[in-house]
Amino acid sequence: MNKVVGVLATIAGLAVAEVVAGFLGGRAGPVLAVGEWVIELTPGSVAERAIGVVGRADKPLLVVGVLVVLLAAGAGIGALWPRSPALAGAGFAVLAAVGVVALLTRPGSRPVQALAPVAAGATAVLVLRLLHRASAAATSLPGSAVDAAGLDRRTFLRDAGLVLVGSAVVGGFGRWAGRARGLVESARSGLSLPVRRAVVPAGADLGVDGVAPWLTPAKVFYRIDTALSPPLVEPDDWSLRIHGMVDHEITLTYEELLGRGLVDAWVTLCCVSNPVGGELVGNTRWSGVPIKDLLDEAGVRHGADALLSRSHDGWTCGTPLSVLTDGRDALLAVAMDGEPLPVDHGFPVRQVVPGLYGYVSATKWVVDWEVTRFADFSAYWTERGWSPRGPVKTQCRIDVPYGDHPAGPLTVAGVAWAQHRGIEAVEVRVDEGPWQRARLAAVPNPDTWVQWEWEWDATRGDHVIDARATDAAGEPQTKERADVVPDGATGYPRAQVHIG
Ligand SMILES: Nc1nc2c(c(=O)[nH]1)N[C@H]1C(S)=C(S)[C@@H](COP(=O)(O)O)O[C@H]1N2
Ligand SMILES: [Mo]
Repeated sequence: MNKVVGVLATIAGLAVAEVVAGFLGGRAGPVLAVGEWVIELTPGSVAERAIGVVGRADKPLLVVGVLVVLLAAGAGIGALWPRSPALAGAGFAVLAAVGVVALLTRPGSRPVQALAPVAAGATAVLVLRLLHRASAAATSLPGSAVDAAGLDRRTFLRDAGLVLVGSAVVGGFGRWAGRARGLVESARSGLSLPVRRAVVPAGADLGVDGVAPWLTPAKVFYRIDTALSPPLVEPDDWSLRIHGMVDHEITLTYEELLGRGLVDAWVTLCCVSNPVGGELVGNTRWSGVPIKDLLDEAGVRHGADALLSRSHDGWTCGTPLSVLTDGRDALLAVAMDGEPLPVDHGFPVRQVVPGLYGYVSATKWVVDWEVTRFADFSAYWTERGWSPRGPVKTQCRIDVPYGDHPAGPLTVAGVAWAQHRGIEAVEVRVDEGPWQRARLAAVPNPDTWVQWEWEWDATRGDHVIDARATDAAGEPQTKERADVVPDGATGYPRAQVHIG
């Protein structure tokens, strides 16, 4: 019973936290802040899994985890109350303090946001006291033990019900108040950028059933970042500060950025934590301003070799200046497939650099550029055990076939990528037999992935199919299997099939 009281008090506290955080208009309430703190504190040894954690479906799981831990702590605190109300009060104070620290260590947070966890702690203590007082009053009424217990239960159920309904109303109100995301979404849909929906170049998509479409729709484009809830930045509030080893510091507004003129570029983006055969890779047409133009405007000083970019939520990455200025389509992008960037993909402005993994190049919600030297900083993932440099490794993936198929003609097909070098060939072999050359689709430039297919006359039995890609410099992909840490997985992809 005491534990249930503790859990109810915690729920009431969370509801109040939600409403206060909603009105204060921050990006994340205390629960999300604690979740992001957990991600940040994850040590380098498990950093690889941390990338997975912040991948897709695992994010809600982390939030649920934080909630479960909180409610369990609440139950423990509830059990403490009869022995020592002071200790129980201290318990909620500690939880509130964790929330305060988590919130205030989030980049871009404001001190007032600490009010949310403080109000939550105070509410929890108050509810704990009230529920206990009610049940104590009930049990001290005159009458038989059975009556007292009955009344006790009734009073308690009533009070508990009130707390739950009250929490739901207050929490719902908080959600309504926290409509910052809605505001940003409407600013996004109100934009009319000079961009058009992309048209897939002729011959780029082979249309093989089961192969990833050449143009990845924004809705299914993989998402990787350390933000539990995406930074909410309206174009009118956005600016980029360019500073460090430059001749002139520049601060650029969204309007001014658009004024530079947009170019379009097909670029395949992939994640360093994509395992062989994995799906953390996508291809689209980006629209933006060449990064080189802005660096030239600022005037890069002699001796600088890196661009340290920082997002609105404090994530950082270091990109070689040589790659940003060699003429490739390295963009400060504002649109993806002819639409303003989705909030999850970096709205209003992000970077895209052909040939580099996202963790060293593709800063979303970018707001700050420091021109500097690799020797003088270490960026977010570098601090967690990943390589400071992240050129994309030549890779391919077998999308079909897997599983059971009848004997006879069978299409083996997939995608291959070696951004900015380009793909020269893809070969396939069955049961480690001779390599056979696959047919490649046409692509507009060396920065995108390439679809490939090979017709196999499948014979009965269990088979393994391997594939390997060769880049346009004639360099085949590495055969040796390597894990994703520290600079990307290697090895041939393999498909297993049963024919018969
Ligand atoms: N602000 C910010 N930008 C970021 C990241 C991040 O955690 N925060 N992750 C990077 C990584 S590891 C990758 S692979 C790409 C993924 O971009 P996408 O989510 O649009 O596919 O974003 C990069 N940009
Ligand atoms: Mo990544």
